[in-house]
Amino acid sequence: MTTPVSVQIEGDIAVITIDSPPVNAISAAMRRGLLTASNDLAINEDVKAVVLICAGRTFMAGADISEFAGVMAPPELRNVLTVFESLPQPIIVALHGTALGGGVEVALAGHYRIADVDAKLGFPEVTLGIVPGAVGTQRLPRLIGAANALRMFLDGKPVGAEEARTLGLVDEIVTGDLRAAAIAYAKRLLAAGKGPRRVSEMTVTPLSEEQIAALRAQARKQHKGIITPELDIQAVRASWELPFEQGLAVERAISDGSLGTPESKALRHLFFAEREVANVPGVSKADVPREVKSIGIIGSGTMGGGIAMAFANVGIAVTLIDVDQAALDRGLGTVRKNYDTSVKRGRMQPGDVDQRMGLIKGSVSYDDLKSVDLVLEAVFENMALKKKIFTELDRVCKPGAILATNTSTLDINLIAAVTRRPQDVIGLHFFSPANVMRLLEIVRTDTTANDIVATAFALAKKIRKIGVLSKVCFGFIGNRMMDPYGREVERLTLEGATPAQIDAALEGFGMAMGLLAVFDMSGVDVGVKVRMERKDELPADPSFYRASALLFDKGWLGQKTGKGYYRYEAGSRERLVHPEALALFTDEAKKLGIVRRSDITAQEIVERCVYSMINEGALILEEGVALRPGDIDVVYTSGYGFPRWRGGPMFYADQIGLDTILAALEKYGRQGNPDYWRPAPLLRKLANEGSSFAAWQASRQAPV
Ligand code: 3H9
Repeated sequence: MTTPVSVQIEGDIAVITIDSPPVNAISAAMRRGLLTASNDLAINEDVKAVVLICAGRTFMAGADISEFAGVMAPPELRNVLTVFESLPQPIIVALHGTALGGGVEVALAGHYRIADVDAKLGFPEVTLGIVPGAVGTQRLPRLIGAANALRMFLDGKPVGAEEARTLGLVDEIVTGDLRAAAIAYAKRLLAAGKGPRRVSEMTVTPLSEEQIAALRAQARKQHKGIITPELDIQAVRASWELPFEQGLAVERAISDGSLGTPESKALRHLFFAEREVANVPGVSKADVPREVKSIGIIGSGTMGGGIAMAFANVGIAVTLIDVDQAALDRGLGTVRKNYDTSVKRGRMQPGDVDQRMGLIKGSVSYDDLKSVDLVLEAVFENMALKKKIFTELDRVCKPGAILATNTSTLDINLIAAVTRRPQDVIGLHFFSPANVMRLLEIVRTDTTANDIVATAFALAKKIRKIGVLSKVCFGFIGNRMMDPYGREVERLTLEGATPAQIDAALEGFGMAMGLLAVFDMSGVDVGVKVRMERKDELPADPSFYRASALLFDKGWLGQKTGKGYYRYEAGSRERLVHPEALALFTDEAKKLGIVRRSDITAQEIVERCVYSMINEGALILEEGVALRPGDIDVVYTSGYGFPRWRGGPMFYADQIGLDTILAALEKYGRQGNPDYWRPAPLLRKLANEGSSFAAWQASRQAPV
């Protein structure tokens, strides 16, 4: 086996090269290699300076996250870095790509740092629910000040090379050959008679309690539900309250402890799940993605406009089609307004607006789609209309063009069947606002070709979204699981829980927004109209999604009409009590013979909503609609506001225990409508075996 650490001696300079593709994650072999190299160099009197550099596309992207789940093999990185830092020769660390977490901690143990002009440096640990553990919390405050250090730990986002230099994190920025520049830097140091400059020997100015409080308040907003920011503060506090050695011990205890928290397990699960989603059995490297340089979008409404922005933002030319010029003008006007808002909020430069608008061309003629590489239909949910559009697209689009639909509910097999190229038809289900939301459901039909699936994943990455594959079924993964969730929140309003009580319970669980507030925000009519389209398939139960239907009949469609589940003052999104809606629900309960209860607890609300969703998730897995439990978790955490720190519904189910979930499903089945609470066979089987979704998935992946 080749070692990831090698040492080349060039005159009186030793160059340590780390080479462990793809991202130089810090493995046990790397730690051993660096320790051996450090011990050897410490006694090599011919070596006057040491350079550390990484091969490949990036400097170390941090500790190897897959090691965190078990007992880490020795030596520990923190101990290796003590030896490394104490080398008698000056150490120059040369950074490029994305130096993250443990990677930056290695750099901090060096004595001088230079960085490629495009390098980024950061501490993403907080996004994994962990506290830096290779002495970063003690060294970084010494180098760049405690406030800047805490800001980096709490924010989690990397800074560019220029900012890193301003902060004092790097000493010099390099354009061109980094290795040569590092050696030249070392020679300059030697010529100037400079020796080691150890960060551990520097001092830290304490932060005031007010400064800490301000940083804490910001972090609480940014990272809801997790204790990691508080642990970061504790660890950094030790950097000025204690001598370095003792601070190191404090960090060790805090960082090691953070690895065991439920939130850290959940966030690490998502880290790997988000990378696993693009792995589609049967689709291989041989399925080369088609090139997509230009796209057409049918429909310039909220969805079409948002999707146009998502593509224009990465430089892809868009032809936006609508039925007439007035509709187009409205659509393009909204896009411009959204961009202008981004400028006002400082998220975009004014010059960018014209550049992006320049990429979006409006048209009322399908003939303008002749040469585009992909067309995405984003009109309202009506099968007859969609079939008509696809027939027309089949006529005008060039051979090899991909024909995609943004439908969220309809059977894409039927849409594909009206074309002469069903193999080129796919669902690309965006989430509103499409230029912001990270999720893209990629829906493959019975006939979609493998290279089209590969193209969809490549495109998702290009527009900075996470693509998750779903098979065709009503609602695909996300909306199908919303069906029981919505059913329960609506039923609860009839049973006596107020919208405020229901949403507070869901938000207390960690949902980004309670579902009734979501209905009000997106429009109560949206779901009602979808159910009208499928009325023949719905259960005979008169209480099924009854609350929304009642509001719809009254014209109370949510925020846009000032009334819905809540009441809103003009121009405000604040949810106020809507007594008329409450009276409506009470009357309806009476009519339907539903007993109103005053003892509905937050626990019952959460269990009924989340467990029914998990049960549907189990059916989705059995049917093969989703490839893996982790895929469902990614859908829910990146598209539906499910708390990331709970890892997604299927991961959460495993933590609760499937036997507990099964017992609850059976209990609610006895209390309510047994048809709604019938446990999915997979869930029942795994619960009875004392197993979990994760174990089930692992057994399916294990080689036979
Ligand atoms: C840490 O350092 C704690 C310290 O305090 C030390 C305590 C002792 N580990 O994302 P990509 C894999 S915590 C293991 O598709 P990109 C990834 O799974 C760590 N594996 O590429 C994928 O594998 P596969 C702090 C890792 O170009 C492949 O590399 N560091 C790690 O889009 C390519 O990844 C982080 O949180 C890792 N650390 O983005 C950095 N990193 O091909 C997390 C990547 O089998 N990483 N892999 O699917 C990233 O942010 C991105 O991967 C990066 C590259 C920006 C580096």
